[in-house]
Amino acid sequence: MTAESRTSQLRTLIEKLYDRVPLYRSRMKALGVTPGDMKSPEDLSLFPFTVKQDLRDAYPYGLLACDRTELARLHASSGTTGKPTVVGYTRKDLDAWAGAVRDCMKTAGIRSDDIVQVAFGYGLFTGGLGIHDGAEALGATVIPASGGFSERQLLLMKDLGTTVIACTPSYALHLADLIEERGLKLNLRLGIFGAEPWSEELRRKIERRLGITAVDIYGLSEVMGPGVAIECPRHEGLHLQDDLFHAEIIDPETGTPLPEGEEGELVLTTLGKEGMPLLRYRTRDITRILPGRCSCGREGTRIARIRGRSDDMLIIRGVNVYPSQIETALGRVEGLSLHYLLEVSDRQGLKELTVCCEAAERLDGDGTALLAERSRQELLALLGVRVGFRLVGPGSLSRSEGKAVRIRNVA
Ligand code: DLL
Repeated sequence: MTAESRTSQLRTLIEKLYDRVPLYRSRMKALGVTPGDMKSPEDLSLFPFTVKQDLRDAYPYGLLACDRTELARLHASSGTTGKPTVVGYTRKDLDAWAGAVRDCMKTAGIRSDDIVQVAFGYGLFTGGLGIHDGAEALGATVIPASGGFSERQLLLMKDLGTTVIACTPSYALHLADLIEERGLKLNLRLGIFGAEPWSEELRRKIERRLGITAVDIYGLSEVMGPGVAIECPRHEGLHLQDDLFHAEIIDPETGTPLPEGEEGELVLTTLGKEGMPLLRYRTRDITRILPGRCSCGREGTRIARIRGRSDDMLIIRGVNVYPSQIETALGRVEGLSLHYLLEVSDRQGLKELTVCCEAAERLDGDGTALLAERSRQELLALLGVRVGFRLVGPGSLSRSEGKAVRIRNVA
């Protein structure tokens, strides 16, 4: 992609938003910029950001760039508080999305002769239908299993000969437990996992236990759904769908664009969307743009795996801690299962963290004390700050069927 063609794509988008979306016009006016100021990709930083609150304020249709009657589908993401955020897609948007997921699947190594079991939830969440449409567009055989009902998942996998499973990594770990417990022999060869942060250690566990290649797929409903970026089997970062998105990395505190290679917040601008195009959407996801080229030979932008959401970052005695780092530390301790929960309490304005993790097997008193001590040491070594640790027995933490809830606030 040349700088000229990228500039022209961005200018077309900005013109459309200026003409059709009052919020963007008033923001541009307030900043004293017009679409004509978009003369090179760097000029994008002159233009306003969009944040999640803008979608809430515009609920439900305020950010549409087309007439409501042109929408073919609506998705929504459940807000933790109050109203969900709604995203509208025209027919063309849905086709582009299916094409993006199809291309992601090809990059992951999925073929038209694969049997793809979609164990992401179907409904307002974009995971189920998004992966489904892409797998169909690829010409694969699709099993729309949706999330949960694990016994049925196993039955479908076994009887129908599923070769590819798509779900959250935390659910994949749960399925791996069940498959091992029952000694099932399956045809699985590949998994595409995403919708939540996960570590290399969890990837290795899933790959080893299920005997598959596990790839990371990224996306968010605000800009589309799954299919924004995906790994190839080389596991050297996620290939971004450059024809549909323009990526920037900014300093989450100041909003200033960061140079290539530096870690910060991912900001996405949609290209070519009709229903609800977004300009400089602040994802809150922490990653970096990787320099150089993947050994698979593909050109284009690559991002590192998402470290976590800036909202989920904990500050423990001055040290920034992401749940994914904790997962990395736990994954290095032989004998832990990677089913874990972070209990956060507030002591006079200071956050205290206790990591609860299941042992992989039942242990006696000495075994428990030893494993807990090893876990504490690994956490201290990786995080650089001492945190509480509690070892719990196998199966004692609740399992997630979709996005795992990792943080619990306790009094
Ligand atoms: O989770 C879309 C999706 C479905 C992606 C299925 C991948 C697979 P939302 O519910 O809007 O959409 O949540 C988006 O989830 O901003 C990230 O914080 C997180 N997320 C998604 N994929 C990944 C990933 C879907 N691969 C939010 N790694 C995003 C880390 C992820 N975090």
